[in-house]
Amino acid sequence: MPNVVVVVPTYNEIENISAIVGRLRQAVPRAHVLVVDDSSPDGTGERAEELAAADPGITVLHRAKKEGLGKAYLAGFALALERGYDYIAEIDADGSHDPSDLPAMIALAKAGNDLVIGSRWVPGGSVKNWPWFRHTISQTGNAYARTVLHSDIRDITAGFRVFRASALRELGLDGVSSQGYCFQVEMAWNLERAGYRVAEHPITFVERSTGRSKMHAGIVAEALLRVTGWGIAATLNAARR
Ligand SMILES: Nc1nc2c(ncn2[C@@H]2O[C@H](COP(=O)(O)OP(=O)(O)OP(=O)(O)O)[C@@H](O)[C@H]2O)c(=O)[nH]1
Ligand SMILES: [Mg+2]
Repeated sequence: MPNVVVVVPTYNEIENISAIVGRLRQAVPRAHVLVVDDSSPDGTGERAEELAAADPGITVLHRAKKEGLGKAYLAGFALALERGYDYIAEIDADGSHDPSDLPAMIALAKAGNDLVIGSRWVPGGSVKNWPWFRHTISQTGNAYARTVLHSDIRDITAGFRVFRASALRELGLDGVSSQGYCFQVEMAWNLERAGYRVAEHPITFVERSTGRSKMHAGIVAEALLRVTGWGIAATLNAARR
């Protein structure tokens, strides 16, 4: 039984699913792949099933409807924990994250880090092919979250990660409520403030070249509102103590 599983959330990624799964199987052959598809109308789930039929290292979790990235990951994590993996990784299906970074990230987790983030905003990290406004949203959002949440994490919204499964199990997933990309902030901050070890590994993020982004204003608004709320709650709690 390999001790690493890579969870790949998908919604309408028919042009990308075969490539990302193939690259993962090559880069980390001992790791299992768990695709979590929200009944993509473009047939991504069926394509993933075909890949799984030909390779016992791949499984597909089908969810009835699209409920956002957070819900998809929580369902994937629950299954991964049930199956007893020691390390649970996250990666986007659209090719923005390079699976060949995973061995170094897994090594950092094995060295004692509870969460390893593939980071665009630490020295050595970068982004390719982003328009200026995406840079601005990501960098401003990260700076805001870092300030409001008193976090040391440079890329707290990143979706390329390796978690130590025991940390997720201890922390519990029941209270996690974010739907969109704010899920990434919530998970990282929960671990960081509970005293778990978080490390960042520099990566080059490449904007997707095929398929459509699921990013929209509602996702940014959710993150802004929630991060602000968490920050205020944490400040009030600290003042009461
Ligand atoms: N299962 C599931 N996957 C989702 C959902 N929303 C996004 N995803 C997947 O999450 C990953 C990241 O989504 P993207 O649309 O690439 O979002 P992004 O990387 O922030 O935005 P871009 O940089 O514009 O691509 C991709 O693999 C998506 O298919 C969802 O509601 N359900
Ligand atoms: Mg993307």
